[in-house]
Amino acid sequence: MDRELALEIVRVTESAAINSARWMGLGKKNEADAAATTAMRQMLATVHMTGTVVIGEGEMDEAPMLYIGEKLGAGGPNLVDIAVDPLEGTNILASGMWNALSVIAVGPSGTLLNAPDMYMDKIAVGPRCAGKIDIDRPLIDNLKAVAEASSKDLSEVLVAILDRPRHQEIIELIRSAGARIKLISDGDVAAALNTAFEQTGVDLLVGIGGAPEGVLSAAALKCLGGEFQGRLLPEDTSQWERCLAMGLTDPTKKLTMDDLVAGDDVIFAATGVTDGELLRGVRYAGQHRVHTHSVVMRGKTGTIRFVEAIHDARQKRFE
Ligand code: VTB
Repeated sequence: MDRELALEIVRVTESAAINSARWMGLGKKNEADAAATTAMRQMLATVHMTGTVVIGEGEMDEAPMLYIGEKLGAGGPNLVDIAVDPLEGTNILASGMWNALSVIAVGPSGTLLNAPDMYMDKIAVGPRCAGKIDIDRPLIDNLKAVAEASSKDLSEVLVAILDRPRHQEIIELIRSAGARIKLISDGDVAAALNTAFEQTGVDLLVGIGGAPEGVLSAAALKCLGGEFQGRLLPEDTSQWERCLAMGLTDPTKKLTMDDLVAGDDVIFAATGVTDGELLRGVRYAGQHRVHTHSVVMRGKTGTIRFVEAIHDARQKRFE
């Protein structure tokens, strides 16, 4: 893939963030998501690639746009898979809380796992702890491994986990192990990203979230030299069959980073919609100026760029 693609795709998340941030706190998550999706789709049409959506806003019959299988891009020799979450954390934005992001990952055709929309058990860590964790091991062992690799006492380790009743047991486990917890209302892609940046304070992400978000998180951590492991959790026969149809002969096997994102030629971009530990949200500076804060990275070279941009809002309206 051309390296210029990285700079082209950050425009895509910037536009989606700008278009959806107008809905911050308005309690209308579907409208916010639609605004992000519309902008993302229009900008993707200008990117120099021949792309297919492998992770999107749903199947063709349930999503009007950015559906799985949708062909996107301005054409050209970059044949790519595209994974998108135009607004990761629709509820967060609707209530004006932390860590709503616009997210995209792009890899050469056939490299991104076409993860069905089901739950996935996840564990994610930053570069310090890469190679030290294993989703198959008891959680306490992973906590100890993270503490050791980070030269921290277990009581200093901070674990991010979605605040859901299904996590009650592991929350108790983490507490009794003596580690600290950051409960998040939504947005486990942001939490996975945070593990790779010390300034966020987050050491690891564990627990069950969406599988599509798992592939996006794996793409980010691949660029960052961190580690992500997952396990799909099909809940009924139709989900099980979806897995088989995707070519996963053993749907509940451990998914390594290479299973989720093959090779290292992957590009990931995220723009903050609301403020988070890593990225600031969209700011309206007055006089039609809009500020965005993004991160864009390439797995092949390991370059991580933070992009602060000032836009003219009149040029960034997507209907
Ligand atoms: C997570 C989180 C997302 O879905 O994947 C979560 O990262 C999992 O689903 O922001 P439940 O809400 O059913 O627990 C989101 O919250 C929304 O896509």
